[in-house]
Amino acid sequence: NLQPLRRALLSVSDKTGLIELATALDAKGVELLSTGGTAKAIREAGLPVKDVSDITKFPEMMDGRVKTLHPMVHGGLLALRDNADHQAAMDEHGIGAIDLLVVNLYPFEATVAAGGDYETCIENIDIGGPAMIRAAAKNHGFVSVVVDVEDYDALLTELDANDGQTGMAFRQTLAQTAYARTGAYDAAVSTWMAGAIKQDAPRRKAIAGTLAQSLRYGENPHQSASFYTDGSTRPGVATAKQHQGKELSYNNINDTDAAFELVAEFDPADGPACAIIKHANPCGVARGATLAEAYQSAFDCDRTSAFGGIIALNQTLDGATAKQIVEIFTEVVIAPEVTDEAKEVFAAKKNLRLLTTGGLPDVRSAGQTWKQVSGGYLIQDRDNGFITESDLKVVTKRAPDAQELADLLLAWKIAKHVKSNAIVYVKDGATVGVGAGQMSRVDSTRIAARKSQDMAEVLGLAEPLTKGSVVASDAFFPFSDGLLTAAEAGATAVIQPGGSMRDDEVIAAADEAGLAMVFTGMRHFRH
Ligand code: 93A
Repeated sequence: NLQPLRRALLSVSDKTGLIELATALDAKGVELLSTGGTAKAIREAGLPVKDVSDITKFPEMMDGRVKTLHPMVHGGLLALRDNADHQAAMDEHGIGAIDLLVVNLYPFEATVAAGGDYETCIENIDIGGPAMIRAAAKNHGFVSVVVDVEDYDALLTELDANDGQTGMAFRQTLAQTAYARTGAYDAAVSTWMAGAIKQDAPRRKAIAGTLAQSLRYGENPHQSASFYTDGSTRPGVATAKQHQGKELSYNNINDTDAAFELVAEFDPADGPACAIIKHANPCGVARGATLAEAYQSAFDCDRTSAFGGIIALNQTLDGATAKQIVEIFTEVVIAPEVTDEAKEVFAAKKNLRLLTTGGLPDVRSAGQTWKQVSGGYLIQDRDNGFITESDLKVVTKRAPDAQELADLLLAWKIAKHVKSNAIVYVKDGATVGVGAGQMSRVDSTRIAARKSQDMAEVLGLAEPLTKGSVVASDAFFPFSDGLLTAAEAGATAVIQPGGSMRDDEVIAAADEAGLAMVFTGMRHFRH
């Protein structure tokens, strides 16, 4: 399945390495065809080259929008060399076979990144290039297609190793790379358009983006991984500036995202807040009069789990908070801004990764999330569901008092960011127990209470911190057992969606235990 290389079409926007490649191909006796600017560069280097317009008998027209879109080009790329009908068509119309296509596309992504205006971006959408790339890649049984300057050397090596011919495996790899390029290119156009026409997110998420980082490994060392960005300007882990520390790992990126999206629930105008994340779940979230106080309260929820955690702050990281943070090992700290004093404190901890984002994302903005399943993708709107006090329905005899109400709303915000089944106990503006990811709600309720008891021992307190707390449940209590477990742990008020077949039973149990309970009418599953 070795294929000869007699004729090549070169059409490149990025002319890096072009002359070296053209020189090498010419030396191997390959005939060169080319488009306007590329042909000019080759000719100026003193190499023989034929203009595509001489073959199509059409000039490049409409500002270059139409230059290679012609049967003389596409026939030469697509014809099956071993098919008599195809050969007859070539003979009849005088179409010459093109064995190698070298294209790199109009720099659409770079134009967007440079802040090009609407018209400029549109003009940089390459049409003829991707058409040729897809044609050549389809016909990889005979044709080689190179879309990346980085592959020029590999092509020449392949030709040298095979007496000027190319092997099937090589052409297949090139074709696969080619389709990845055209796919990513169209995805970039779609993502840019979504922003340009003020659509919150692409209506259909393009499963592609720009490679931002090849990661050392994935979730585990035996898994390779990479990080792609989608062009969004949302403040967060993908757009953050890293000031110090090692490269972010796969798990760091995942956890930092969870941490920052959670802390963004807290408007800085309402005061400082801190979230500490482990394995994508919060192990402590708190408000405070100062940022340092918020950090301390978040830390006190579960000091054991906070070790090696990811910390997100909703305000400028100051020196006092930084000093407290460096007392234990922390993987990543992310905040909108950082003071010079805090930077100095962190400088002594070389491994601590410090990121700033310049702001907080709007948690209420629309967007989409996607998740892979075997054989496909699940795409859904981002959970930007939001409730205020007026949405709450008091269902018990007793209504929550002002402090309970404030804590209930806080617990609810946090529960949205905890993996289901989620149970969150809050007291005085801080979590005091988090139950995450259990298969039964009653287990999450128990585990959170149990952890709070452990923390009371660590802190030398007589009673668990859940005493006098409030509790949030991300979905309804299907039975009264979970609710009663929370009451036993000392919770005095409950927030939950409601909507269970047994709501009456659960409400009766709450009344009997003297609890105040409110229904949100909205669920926050997170799996
Ligand atoms: O405007 S296009 O979409 N129309 C075409 O027919 C066409 N053919 C090649 N752009 C087209 N190209 C692109 O021109 C190539 O993908 C390449 O990026 C660029 C090379 O142009 P030049 O050789 O004039 O520098």
